[in-house]
Amino acid sequence: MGDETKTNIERQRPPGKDPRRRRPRPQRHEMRIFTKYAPRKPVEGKPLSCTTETTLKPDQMLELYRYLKLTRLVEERLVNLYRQTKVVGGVFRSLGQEATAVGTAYALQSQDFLSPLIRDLGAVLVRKIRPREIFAQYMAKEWGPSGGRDLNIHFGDMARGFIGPISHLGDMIPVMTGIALAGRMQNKNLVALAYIGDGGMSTGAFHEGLNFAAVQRLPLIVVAEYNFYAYSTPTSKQTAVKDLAEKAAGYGIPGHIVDGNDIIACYEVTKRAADYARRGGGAVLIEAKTYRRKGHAEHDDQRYIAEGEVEDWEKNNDPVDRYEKFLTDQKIATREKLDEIMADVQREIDEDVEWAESSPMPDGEKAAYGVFDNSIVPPAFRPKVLES
Ligand SMILES: Cc1ncc(C[n+]2csc(CCOP(=O)(O)OP(=O)(O)O)c2C)c(N)n1
Ligand SMILES: [Mg+2]
Repeated sequence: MGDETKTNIERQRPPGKDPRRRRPRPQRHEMRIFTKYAPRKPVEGKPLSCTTETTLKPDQMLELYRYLKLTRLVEERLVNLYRQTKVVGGVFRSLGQEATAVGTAYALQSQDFLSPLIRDLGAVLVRKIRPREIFAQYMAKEWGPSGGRDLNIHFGDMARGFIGPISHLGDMIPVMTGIALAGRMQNKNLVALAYIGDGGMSTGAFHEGLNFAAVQRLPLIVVAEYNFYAYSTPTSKQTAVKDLAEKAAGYGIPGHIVDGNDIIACYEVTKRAADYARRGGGAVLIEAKTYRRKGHAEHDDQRYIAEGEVEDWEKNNDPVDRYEKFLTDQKIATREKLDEIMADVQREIDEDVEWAESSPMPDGEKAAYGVFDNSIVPPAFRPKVLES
């Protein structure tokens, strides 16, 4: 090739050093997506169960079952209260995807932190929030954790290791990166876990937060819930990748794909990610494949969903059914034992709803306190128009 046909860039290049001629580098991301616990194709006619490759002890498995059932039944009761117009605001369900929040949260240690989103009630219950606190919060009662100032899971509890969500999707990623950084600076050996939806992953904040965590090798675990929808937008219209875990390559961090409806798989993958992050490996992206069986919230009639889709997941891939099958098949528990756990959960829920209903609504003036730091900003009161 004569020199005159070369581009300016090629002319500047020393001879024999054409990077396009180098051997292709191994595609790092191809080696770094772990699929050991990814969903498997069901064997024809055989109902799905859970993976048997686990380090969990039988009593831990039963505790997991309790949390799973608790999550589903607390949400069912919330819908009940919503229909009785006792809930202030919306009810956002995790029906069909409860195993993801419960299984992943269960893999953390007590010094770790997580940040839940609207589908992650199960994770807060694992962090030992009582159902009564959830009911009071949804009904905006004074005895609720935010004293009626905010709704659903918009509250945090530093002592129990979770940070209240900011509504703006993606923004919890830099916040949790900050938690991981603070933990490192204070020698606390903690791991921070942030949940994000397939939709939330398209935000700038997601990118900035995860990029910073990856560069600093901070112990951040991002659990991306692939549940097929963001409001009514299907994931195929949200992102061009097939698997959300592919995005890990852009940050130079490992990615996992896990069956989000297999509670044991969710636990195992998160346990491995947490060990890796704690050892100094840095950030990890876990994609949980699951399905949102309800609309975005109770007001959403899901008219954009193909006929039979929800029913198919309900019949063939329900996380509670799968786990019950696992527990009985593996002789971890009899059906009677599971019924006993469920009755106990029901009793707790009944008691706790009663407690929450007996709470007063917050006093208007008191509710204005504690929104900002009142040593700097005085509480804002509504002008008493009618009295003047
Ligand atoms: C930055 C931003 N844009 C839009 C919204 C409004 N919004 C709240 S939830 C939601 C859908 C989220 O979908 P996804 O991230 O997939 O989570 P999922 O609801 O499926 O769990 C949207 C668009 C928001 N809260 N923040
Ligand atoms: Mg989604």
